[in-house]
Amino acid sequence: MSTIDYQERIPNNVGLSSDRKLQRALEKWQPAFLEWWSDMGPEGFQASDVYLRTAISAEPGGWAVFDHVKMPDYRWGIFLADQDPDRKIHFGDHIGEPVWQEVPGEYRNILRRIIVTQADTEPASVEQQRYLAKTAPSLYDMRNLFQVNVEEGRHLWAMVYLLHAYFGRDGRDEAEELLARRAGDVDKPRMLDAFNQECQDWLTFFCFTMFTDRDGKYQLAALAESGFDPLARTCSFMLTEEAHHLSVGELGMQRIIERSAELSMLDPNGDARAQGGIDMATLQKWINYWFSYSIDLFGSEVSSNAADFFGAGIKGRYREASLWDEHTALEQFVTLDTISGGRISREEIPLRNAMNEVLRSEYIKDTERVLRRWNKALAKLDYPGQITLPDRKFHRRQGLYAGLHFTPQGELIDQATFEARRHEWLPTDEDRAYVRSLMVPVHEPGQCAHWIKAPHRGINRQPVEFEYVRP
Ligand code: BYC
Ligand code: FE
Ligand code: FE
Repeated sequence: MSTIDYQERIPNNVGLSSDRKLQRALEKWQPAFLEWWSDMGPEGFQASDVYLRTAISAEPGGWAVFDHVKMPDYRWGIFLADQDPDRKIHFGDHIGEPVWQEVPGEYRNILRRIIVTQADTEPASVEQQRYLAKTAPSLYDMRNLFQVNVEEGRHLWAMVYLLHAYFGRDGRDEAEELLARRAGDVDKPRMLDAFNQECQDWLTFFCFTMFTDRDGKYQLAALAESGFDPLARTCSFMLTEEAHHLSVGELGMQRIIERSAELSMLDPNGDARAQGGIDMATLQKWINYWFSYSIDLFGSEVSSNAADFFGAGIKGRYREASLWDEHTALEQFVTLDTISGGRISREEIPLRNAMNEVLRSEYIKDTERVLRRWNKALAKLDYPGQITLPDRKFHRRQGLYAGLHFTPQGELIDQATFEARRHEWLPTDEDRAYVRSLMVPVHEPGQCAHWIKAPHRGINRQPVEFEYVRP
C-alpha cells in the first residue's frame, strides 16, 4: 500500500495518476519549484554527487535508500503515512466523530492558514542556509546540510500537495506565493521571525537544526494528531525525516562544545579563542539567541487561535492520544508568569487558551534533556563549566514577554540595564566576525576543521573518511 511509485514524474504514494487534474496542477508547479531550487537552494555543488538518503516507502524503519545523487535529481515526492480507516477525532469538540477526509467548510480558513504557515518555514530554511556549503567544516557536515536541505524541500512538497489537493484555486495561489516569499527579504519576508534571521556560519546552522528544527518536531507532532486526516498522515511521515535534522543539530553542537572545552583546558589562560576555537561564552550566546527565537515560534502564551485549533480538533497537544488522559481540555487551567505594574505575578489561564504554552513547555523539556547530555559530556572531560538554557521570558518578541526585558535567569529588568548587558548575553558584531573568521572550508575526505571535533562515526555505516560529496 505504501510503496512509492518512482516511475511517475512526481514520486508519490497517494495514487496521483488516478487524479489527472491534481497531477497536472502539481506537474505545473514542479518546474517552478525546480527553478526556485536553482535560484535559492544551496549555492554551488549542484553538479556534485552527494550521498543522500531518499524515501522509498512510508514504512517506519525501512523507508530510505542511500546513494550518490546530484541534488537537482533528488526525487522530491509526496508520501503520506498509511491510512487507518477506523480513525476517529480524539480531542476537542468533535471527539468520537470519524476523521475528515475532506476539508470541513467551517474550518477551511484556519486549516489553510496553519498549512501555509507550516509550508512557509520549509523553503525559508533552505534559503537561510544557502551559502553554508562553501565553508563546510567537513564533507560529512556538508552532506548533512544537503540532506536537511533536500528534505525541507520535500516538506514543502508535502504541504503543497495538501494545498493543491484540498483547497482548490486558493490553494494553488498559496503554493505560488510560497515560492515568491524570501527569507530575510524586506518586501516579501517569510512569515515567522526565526525564518528571516541570518544563517551565515556553521555555529548558527547547528543551533538552527538543534533549536528551530525542534519547533518543527513539536508543531508537526501536534498536527499529526489532527482530525483532518490527510494533514495528520502527512505530518507523521515528515516527523521521520525531522529526527535526522535534530540529530545533526544536537551532535554538531556537542562536537563544538567538546572542542571548546578541550581547547580552553589546553590554554594557559583558559581561552579557547587563543587556541583557534569557539569559547564557551560565545557558544552560550548563540544558544540564548536561537533558543529565544525558536520558542517565539509557538506564538502567544494566551491565544484564542490556539483554543480554536484545539476545539476544532485540528491541532492537538504533543502526543495528545498517549500522553494525556482528558481530551476536551475544558475547565482546566495553566499557571503562567504574567507582568503587571512592573512585577511578575502568577495567573491562571484556561487550558485551551494556553495550548501554545503547553506545546512550548514540552519543547523546553525536550531541549533540557539534550542540555543534560551535553553537560554530561563536559563533565566527562573534567571541564568545570556548564551550558544552560535561558529562562523562557528572556529576549522574546512574541507573546506576553515581548517588549519587556529579562535576564537569562528570568528576572525582570529595565531596558537600560538590558542594553548595558546585552553583549554578555547575545552575539555581538565582534563575536559574529570572530566566528565567521573560523569558517574556512575543509573539503578533503576525512578531514575536519579545528574548531569542531570530527564526528564519531560516519553515515549509514560508511567510514568517517568516506567521500560524502564528490566534486
Ligand atoms: N513570528 O495567537 P498567536 C518547521 C503571529 S518549524 C512572527 O500568537 P497562533 C521547520 C501569528 O501568526 C514549525 N509572527 O499565534 C523548522 C499571528 O498572526 P496573525 C512551523 C508570529 O496563531 C526548521 C499573531 O502572531 N510550523 O517546521 O496561536 C526548518 C498572533 O497569533 C510568530 C508551525 O508553525 C512568530 N514567531 O500560533 C524547517 C505550525 N508567532 O494571524 C522547518 C503552524 C506568532 O494575527 N502554525 N506569530 O497575522 C501554527 O500552528 C501557528 O500559526 C503558530 C502561532 C504556532 C505559528
Ligand atoms: Fe521541515
Ligand atoms: Fe527540519
